[in-house]
Amino acid sequence: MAPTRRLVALDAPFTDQKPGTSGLRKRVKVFQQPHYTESFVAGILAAVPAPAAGASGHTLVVGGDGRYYGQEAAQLIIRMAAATEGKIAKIIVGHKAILSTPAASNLIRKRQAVGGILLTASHNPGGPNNDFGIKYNVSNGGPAPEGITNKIYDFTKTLKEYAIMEDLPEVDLSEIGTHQAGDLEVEVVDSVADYVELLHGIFDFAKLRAFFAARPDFKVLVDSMHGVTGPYALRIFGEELGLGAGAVMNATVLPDFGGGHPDPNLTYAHDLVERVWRDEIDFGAASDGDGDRNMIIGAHKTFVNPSDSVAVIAHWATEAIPYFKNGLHGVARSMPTSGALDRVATKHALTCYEVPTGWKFFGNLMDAQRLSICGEESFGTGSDHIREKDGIWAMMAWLSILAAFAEANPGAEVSLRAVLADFYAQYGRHYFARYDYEDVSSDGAKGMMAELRANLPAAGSLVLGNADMVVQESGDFSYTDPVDGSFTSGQGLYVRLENGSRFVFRLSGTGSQGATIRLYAEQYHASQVDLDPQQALGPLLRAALAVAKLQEYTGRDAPTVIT
Ligand code: VG1
Ligand code: CO
Repeated sequence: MAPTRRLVALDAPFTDQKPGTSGLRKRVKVFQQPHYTESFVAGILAAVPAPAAGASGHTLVVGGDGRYYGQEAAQLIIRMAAATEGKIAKIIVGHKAILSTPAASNLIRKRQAVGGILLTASHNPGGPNNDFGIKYNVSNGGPAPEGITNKIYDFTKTLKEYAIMEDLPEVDLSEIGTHQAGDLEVEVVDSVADYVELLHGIFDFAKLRAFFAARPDFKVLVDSMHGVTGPYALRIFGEELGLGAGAVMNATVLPDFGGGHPDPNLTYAHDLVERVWRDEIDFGAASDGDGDRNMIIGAHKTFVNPSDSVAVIAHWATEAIPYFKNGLHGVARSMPTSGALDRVATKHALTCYEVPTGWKFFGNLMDAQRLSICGEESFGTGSDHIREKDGIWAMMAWLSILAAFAEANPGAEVSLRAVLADFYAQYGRHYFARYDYEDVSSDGAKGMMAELRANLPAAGSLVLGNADMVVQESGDFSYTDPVDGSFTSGQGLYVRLENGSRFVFRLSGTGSQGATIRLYAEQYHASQVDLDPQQALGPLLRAALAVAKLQEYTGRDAPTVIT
């Protein structure tokens, strides 16, 4: 039968397809309901701008982190794109529908695609009983801004029918090369090649190889957590840097991430943490399901806090990373991320922007050449080489810093610990901690936030009568994009103290059920730089929890994850 374009009617539109911090994330079972995935894809395809008059149809990039349901979703997108009557003329898709989020961002930019559809729920667990997700990125390679995600949501709420090609044979996504799906061209590309080429334009691979050659005992271990970075890490660390396949663990991409929680933090990447700290591995790193997050750890129980990570990278960038040799435009961090980056910016006479949580807020600044390096406390670090955070980039940046540190300090110990000590000696230390209370009741979480919002301790008052905790400023964070003037409010409740400490409460926007409350705390010490972070922050965290009445509202007396 010849493929035919068919309009499929919905009994009723879906009213729950509002994208969160990073795309639409739901249980796989929700996406598997009849028409559910189709509805959201229809919303995305409607948000793709029509090609200019007389111009040919657009190219769209499609790929995901290999999680369960990704294959089906990719085939569905092909059938729906083929029914756009020429709006989409071509799809570039990763081999077996696999692309890391950074690799997809790169492909969108490199191939001048109109955007991309990323099949991932990032660090959320995968498999038939866990999460799937769909994210739309625009032509700059970055997550669609809120104006567009709101439009997609509005579209789905009133959707009556969608178009799809029927009887279109499945495209064999395991076959690299060009395929035809009706009028639609489908190019299956190597998932890794373009991304590796990108990194070659950023880092000095020869210098890193020489660094390792001079230190045969230097041990590296990268944990891909059965997420998408396995093939990327094997190629880059195993082959290109000559470290061998043994330098990568959990490198096979699995649809359920081996049953694990592919979130690179001290709790969920415990296997790596145990090996690195037990075997005194010099450099350990992990990435999340879709490859945009990173955690960096090392021997001597070293943990690089992500808030410090972006600051240290910014500090070393021009010296350690060829891509930045002519200087930085500016730097940026999400609001809850600590002020360590601000200190680096001040010293180097750079502007430091503070944006709401979520990578979508960095893109405009990068496009306007105001921003080179940015990060989030949630293990996200990146630069304007693409428009997503980038886990492998961050690992390469840290290895480059170690190489530059060795050059600058002949004879000194070359370790993550030494790099951090050197940094703290220059800038002081922003102790930082985050408590996550996962899967609490939505009503409890909302109630807690509402009461705290109404009763935020006012400037000049003392937190719980504590004389050390004089409030300097408090509020609900909002942001006006300096490039396009768009305004975003309700981005987190913060209380800043006169001594420079701060705590922040916000609700997660990436979960798929219940609510997750995040508490962020930070405290600056100019000279006491080797305290235990949890101890240093203990009084502040306890005060914050009491002010918010967290236990009263949620029944929880301990966080699920501590960072
Ligand atoms: C979390 C992080 C945020 C990050 C987002 C997406 O969002 O806090 O910093 O940008 O995840 O990361 P939330 O709303 O749950 O706090 V990923 O790796 O899921 O794309
Ligand atoms: Co991610």
